[in-house]
This record gives sequence, C-alpha cells and structure tokens, in this order.
Amino acid sequence: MNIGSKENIWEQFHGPNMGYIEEQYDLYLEDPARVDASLKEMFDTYGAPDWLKSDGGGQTTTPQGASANDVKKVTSAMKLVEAIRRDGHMEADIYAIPPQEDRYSPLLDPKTYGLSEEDLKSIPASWIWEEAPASVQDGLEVVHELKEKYAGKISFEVDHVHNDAEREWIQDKIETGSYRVSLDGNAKKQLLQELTEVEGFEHFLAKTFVAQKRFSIEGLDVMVPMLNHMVQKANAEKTKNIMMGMAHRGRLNVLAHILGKPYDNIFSEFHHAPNKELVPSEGSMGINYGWTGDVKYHFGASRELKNGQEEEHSTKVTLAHNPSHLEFVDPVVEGFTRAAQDDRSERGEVVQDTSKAFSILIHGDAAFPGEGVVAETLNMSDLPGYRSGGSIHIIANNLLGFTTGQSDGRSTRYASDLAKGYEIPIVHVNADDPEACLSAVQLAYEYRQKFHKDFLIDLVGYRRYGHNEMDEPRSTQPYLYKAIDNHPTVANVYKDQLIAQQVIGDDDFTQIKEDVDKKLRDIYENMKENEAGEREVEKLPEAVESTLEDIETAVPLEELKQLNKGLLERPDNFNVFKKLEKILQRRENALEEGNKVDWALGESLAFASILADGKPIRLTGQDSERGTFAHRHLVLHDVENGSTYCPMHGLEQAKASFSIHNSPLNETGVIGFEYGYSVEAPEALVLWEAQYGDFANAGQVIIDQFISAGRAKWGEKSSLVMLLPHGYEGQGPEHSSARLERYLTLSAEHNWTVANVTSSAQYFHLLRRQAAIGGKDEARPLVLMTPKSLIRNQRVASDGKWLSEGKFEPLVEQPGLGKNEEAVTRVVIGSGKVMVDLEDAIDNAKDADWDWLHILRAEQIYPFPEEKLQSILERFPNLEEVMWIQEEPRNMGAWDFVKEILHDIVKDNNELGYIGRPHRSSPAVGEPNIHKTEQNRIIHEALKLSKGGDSNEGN
Ligand SMILES: Cc1ncc(C[n+]2csc(CCOP(=O)(O)OP(=O)(O)O)c2C)c(N)n1
Repeated sequence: MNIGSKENIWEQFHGPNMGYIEEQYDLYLEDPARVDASLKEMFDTYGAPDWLKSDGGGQTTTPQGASANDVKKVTSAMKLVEAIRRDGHMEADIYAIPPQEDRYSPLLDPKTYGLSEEDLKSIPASWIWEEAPASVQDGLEVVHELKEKYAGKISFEVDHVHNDAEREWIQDKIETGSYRVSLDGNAKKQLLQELTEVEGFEHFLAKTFVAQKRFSIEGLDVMVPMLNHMVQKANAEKTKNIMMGMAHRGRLNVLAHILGKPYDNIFSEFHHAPNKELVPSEGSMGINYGWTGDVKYHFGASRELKNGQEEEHSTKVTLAHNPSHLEFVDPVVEGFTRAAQDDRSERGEVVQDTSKAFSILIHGDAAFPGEGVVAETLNMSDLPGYRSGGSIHIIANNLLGFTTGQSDGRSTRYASDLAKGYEIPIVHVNADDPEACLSAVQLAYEYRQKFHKDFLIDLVGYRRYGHNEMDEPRSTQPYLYKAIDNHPTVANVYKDQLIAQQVIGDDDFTQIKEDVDKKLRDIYENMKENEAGEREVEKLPEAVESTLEDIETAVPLEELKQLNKGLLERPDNFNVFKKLEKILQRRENALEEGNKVDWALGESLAFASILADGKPIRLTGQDSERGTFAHRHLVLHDVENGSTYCPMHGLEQAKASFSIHNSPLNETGVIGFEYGYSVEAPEALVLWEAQYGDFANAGQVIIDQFISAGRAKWGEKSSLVMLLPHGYEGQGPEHSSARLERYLTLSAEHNWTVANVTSSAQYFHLLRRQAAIGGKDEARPLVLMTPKSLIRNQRVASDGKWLSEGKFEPLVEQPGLGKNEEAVTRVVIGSGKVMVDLEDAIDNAKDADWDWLHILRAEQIYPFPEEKLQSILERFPNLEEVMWIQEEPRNMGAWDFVKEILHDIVKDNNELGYIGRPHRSSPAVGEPNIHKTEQNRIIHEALKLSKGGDSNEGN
C-alpha cells in the first residue's frame, strides 16, 4: 500500500475501500498485530481515518462517496469467504460414489449474501482474502480459488477447534497448499504400483479362494498407500513405534502390505480354512498364536522397518490383535503407545517422550459414531495419565455398516462428527483421489508433530461387495450398488490420470497388473508345494501351568521400617491438610511389635518395596490417588498453594517410576488402556481400580475379549491387576458385588488369578508376587476382590512380621480352631468379608465350645487350592460336613464354581453344603436392616448359633 502525505492520506480511499479500512482499523484497535504491517504503520502514524473521527457524539459517519451499499457488499463478500472456509465441506467433492441427494448448500452461494458475479468482480481480491496469491485478482476469483481449496476432493472441518494457533496453522496450510504432496513421475508410478498391488491381492484371493470371506478393502484401496506414507514418514523421523488398531475391513491387505506378512502365510491360512458354513461372520480359522488361536482377521503382527540411511535405526510397526467387537481395540492401542513413550527406569513420575511412538486407529463409519468406547478413547486423548501426543484416526468410510445405511446408523451429518467435541481437526477426502489422500495424511502427520493432538481423516470411499464377499448388498442397497457396479477401481481412475499426464503409456498399466498377478501366482504355487500338514491344537505352555506358589515375597522388617519412614517424609515447607497428616503420621510405629499394618499401609509398603526392587508401578482408577474409601492418599495436596507431592516419588530406595492417576469416569476405555499398557510394559506392575467392583462390568468386553482370553487366543501376555471393591455391607444392589462369579466362569487354563484376601499381609504378598511374575512366561492378570469397610478393620490389619516372613497363602486356616482334630465334625470354607464376620462372631462367643468346628479361608479362588484343602480335611477323621459359606446369592459368588471342585474333594460319607443367600436376580437387598438380618442368618447357620435372621430365606 502506498502511504501518502498526512494531508491526502485518507482521501485516497473511496467507496467500498473505506469500509475495508474501517474494518481494519477496528481490528487494529483490538490488536495492532492483526492488521497488515503497512496498515499498522499508517494507523500508528495517522491515527483513525478522518471520517471515523468523532464529530460530536463519537459516532462514525458514512463517508462521502462511499455508498452504504458498497460497504455492505464488501462485508457480504467477507462473510462468503468465511463461509467457504467453514462450510466448504458441504459441497465438497468428497464422495467417490456421489450421493443421491443434491450437494448444494445456500451457505456457499453468493446469492445468499446478495452478491452477483459483477459485485464480486468489483472487489479487489486482497480486500477479502489478505493472502490471495497474485494470480487471484478479484472477489469472483477469490471465491473460485477458495472453493477449490476447501470444497474439492478434500475438505476440512476445523471451526470447532478453539485454539487460534492451530486454526491459523491449518488455514495457512490449506490456503498456501503447502500440505499437498507433490509427486514426481516416479512417485506417481510408485503410487499406481501400490494401488495395483492392493487390488491385485484382493482379486487373487477372490479367484483363488472362491466363496471365502476376506472383508476386502476394495473401494478404500488407497488406505494402504496412506498408511505406507505415514509409516515411511515416521521411519524417516526415527519414530521407534507405530501402534495400529483396526477391524476386519481391509485387514488382510494391511497385514500383507504394511505389516509385511508374507503372501504365502496368508494363502496358507486360507488353504486350511474349514467349511465356510461353520465359520463366524468375520472369518475362518487362522494360524494359532496362542494355544487356542483366532480367526485370521483378528490376528495382529509386528514388523521392524530399517531406516534406509542409518542401519542402526528401525521402526517397529505393530498391528494389535483384535476381537470382533468393533472399536474396543482403540484404548488398548493407546495403552500400547503410552507404554512405549514412557521411560519408567527412574524414580519419580515417568518421563514421557511422545516422539517415540504414535497410534494410528482405523475405524468403521458405522462403528465410530456408534460404539461408545470411541468417545471414551477420544476423551482420554488429552488427559495427563493417558495422552499419547496425538493419534491419527482414519474412518474407513464405505457408507455402510453391514446392511445399515447412514440414516439409520447415526444422528449426525458425518460419521466423524463425534470428534468435534474433542476439538479434533477433521479432513474429509475422496478415496478416488490418491494424491489428495496422501496430502490428508501429510497434514495429519504434520499437525500431530506440531500440536501433539489427535487428527481425524474421514476417508470416503465405498464397499465393492457386501459386508463380506458372501453377502448380497443389492437387496438392501440397490441404488448405491448400481453406482458401485459401474464405478471403475481407484487404480483405473489413477491410471487414466497418469496416462493423461503422460506419466505412463497406454500399455504400462496392463504390464504392471500382469506382473502383480504373476508374482502372487508364483508365491501361491510355491506355497502349495511346501505346505505343512494340518495344525494340531497346541498345549498350554508349561510356565502358564505354574501355580506361582513358590515365589518368595517377604521383605526384611528393617527394610520395611526404612521404607515406611521414607513414605512419611515431606518436602520442606509442604503443608498437608492437618487432619490427614495426623492420620498418616500414625503409621510411624505401625511396624513395631504390638502394632498393626492396616490395608492401606500394607499396599503402600508393597508398592514401595516393589519400587525398591526396581519394578515400575502404574495405578489408575476413579479417585485412586486418594482412594474411594479415603485410605490411600498417595497424592498429597499442599493446603497453601495446591501443589502436589507423591510420597513414592520421594522414596530414596525407589529404582523405578511410580505413576498414579485419577482416571476419567469410564471403565471400558480405562481398563482397555491399562490392559494395553501392561502388555507393552511387561516389567511394570499395572493396576486398575474400580470405584466399586460392580462397575467393572461396564468394561466387560475388555475383560471377556482381552484380559481373560488374550493369551490363549493371541499369546498376548499381561499381568494387569484389577482391584475390585467387593463385600456385602448393606449398601444395596450396587456397591456390594463385584460379580465374582463372572470372573470365575471365565477362569480356565491359568488365564488369571482370582483372589479375595482378608489381611493386609496377604495383600502385600500377593502384590509382590504379581510384580515378580511381570515380564515372565508365568505372567497372568490378577483379579482381586478388595475390601471396603474392612480397610479400617483391625482384623484385616497384620503384624509387621507377617510382611517380613512367609508368602501369599491361597488357603488360610482360622487361628485357634481345628486343634482337636478328633472333635472336628464341620469345616466351613469361604472367602472374603464373610469370613471376617465369622471371626467376629466366634470372638464374641469366646466361651463357647468350638472344638467341633474348623474354618478355612480360600484367599485364592482360582486356581483353587485343592491339594491344600484336601490335606487339611484329611486331618479330621470324624468330619461329617463341609459347608461352603458366601454372602452372595446362591447363583452368584463362588458357589457354582467351587461346588464341582469341592464335590471331588469332599469324601462320599461327608455332606457338602451351602450356606448363603438364596437364588436372586438382584445381587443384594436395598434395605440395610434386611441385609443385616440376612447376614446374621448366614453367620448363625455356619456357626450353629441359636437361630438369627429371616427363616423364610430357605435355600
Ligand atoms: C461390538 C460389535 N457389535 C456388532 C458387530 C457386528 N458387526 C460386524 S461388522 C459390522 C458393521 C460395521 O460397519 P462399519 O463400522 O461401517 O465397518 P465396515 O464393516 O463397513 O467396514 C457389524 C455391525 C461387531 N463386530 N462388534
């Protein structure tokens, strides 16, 4: 801009020009940096334009020569420009198969703003688009140019991102076009080659394995080059790990071309496929990674990718094993990624380096908005305990979910809309434009690197066949499939472009196709010749059979005392809430003779000693820092300034990290995340704590599909601990039962340990045992029923010496009972809080004769301590009955699980009986008084005390 003398400076502006200056001056008043440097200089020097200067009432006046209409036109044109930026996607050419309805949007129509072509032509480009390139002269050209950028084969939704820096960065990328990949002839040929391999692989499977399901990628073929582009970029930047999660669609192609799974392996899996009628909708039998295996569409794989320039660097690409349950792998992958980013080798909080790893999550267009776990995962994406520095999401959008169309599948315009709430930028891109798709990846990757936040690509293609290749889509989607049937493949679309651009000749494509097909044929023929016979069902690995009983977990008393002392130290001038500090300092003498270690201290000492052994710990759950029952207090808050201090971080003896986080309020996402973390960080003790055990069933899919079965299906090892507060204390149908029975029905093949312990020493030893198996072949999860009111019960507190001696005991005898072996006629066995109630009742009737009775606590329910029980029972020659006691209803708790085991152990001449609540549909009563009556009856029945409680409870 040419700035003239003061005398004539404002006179050079006329008409709409004055409107522009006015607007710029307003911006300048808000923040001088927001206007062009030359305008800033002018406003700095001359102040407000003359016509804006106050003439009495401080009102602005309409300048002479500028019609209000002119000003309005410029303002309208500006609105139109903003609309194109914001809503360009509404008309964008993102659909490979154009939808039935018209894509016109009035928001993008100049007429809506009262603008004609002539009006637009009369406005200089720079008035409405500051960064307009020199080739764009007027308003009309601005509209055309911006529509090309915002409403072409690639379009954007960024308005929901409230961070100015992010929006401006993205806008700059879009408007300068700097995010676009620019491929030279060779790179274009390479891209065509990749697309042909993707298509050729599917075609080969289709004609070779007729009538078998493969969940073809066709219609979204470009996803493979997109992933490849991302992997190559990450590899060039020395990223150590790329963690991927995806469902069935296109999985074989991704395995072959991204994970490098050899074609012949894949072919051989098809070859061994059983009768198609017998297989589930998502596949056929695959090779076994665990001992029972999975269908081939669920297995993951990993691959080391060497960096071409520097031999010593490689990137590990991992595709997570995946159950049929759509999207549940998402938080698991995030857990993998976070674990790969955390350095756990030093005392204190982990040191996270987000450049070490990142996640790529591929979603279905029906599953993304439909399955709640997606929202849970997105919600975790920026939380301190869970963030992984930005994940790249791709919706493999084929317009359909099985037979269900979009209008029945979601209440939103786009499949991606959920992401808006999490301020995740969204790109919609047409899967028929491979170069635009690579550009989308480029933008996503750069954004992740810069802002460390999630990014979403809605890759819009189609599904060439039915849900699987056996499924006829034309009966439910006839219109769509008429279009798809006539639609050329993306390799063909791109080939035509390259011929038109004279990058390849007319016959080159035919040759590429033939080469791809020949390669596949040769590998297949070779595979057939060298084919191994049928696979046998594999046996349980020996280490998995181990009962873990020999693991030493005691810690010398002196060491424990030192640890305890360390935990009570605070940084200088750190002011803990007085009442709390008083309670905590009472722990000082807990390990002295005559004193006791309560549940919370037992846990703290276990953690501290595990850290001193050099094993890292991660604990999360709802309110876990304090503990739901206000007992843990592992994060202290300064009452003066709100700063925090974790005593585990100050512990001199600690040789590894300690992380503790209050989790967001979800179960599926968090359990999945912690499971993933535990798999990827096998050396760490990873614990998830439920607020109450009841709520764990909100994450049932993770428990069923991953935690209990992951090892047998996929050979995936985890030593995750689930802490589940459980026990009948009159709190109603919820807050009572952690649904112990659920875990027991899933128990087999030493897939995990299920325990319900009743002393802090047992808890201490069990945690230490769990830490000891981490990273070993013996590793397995631990499902632990934990106390609520018992946390503060002195009967659960232990002498310090029990921590410094012995180890975890799966079966514990009630001290003081069973001494007169001849006299014992009844053995009562049970687990958990009810056993403490029994002890209470016996102590209250101390003077009674208890010679006839012995009581055993099954502290570990799975694997059940059968041998030990058997040897104890053999001590009592006059035994008449073995009674299982539980507080849960008969159809819940451990009874259904243990009765078969007990039946085999209890001698024929002895009775095996049940004492507990009757069958119920709800786990506990709502009224505390009724609960008390029920509980009394159970205790009285077990101890043969005079009748108490409700007699109509009969079993
Ligand atoms: C949790 C869950 N519910 C139901 C299914 C059954 N199912 C398998 S695929 C599918 C459709 C998925 O559609 P979309 O997410 O769009 O992926 P696409 O198959 O189209 O690639 C359904 C409902 C499942 N696998 N998981």
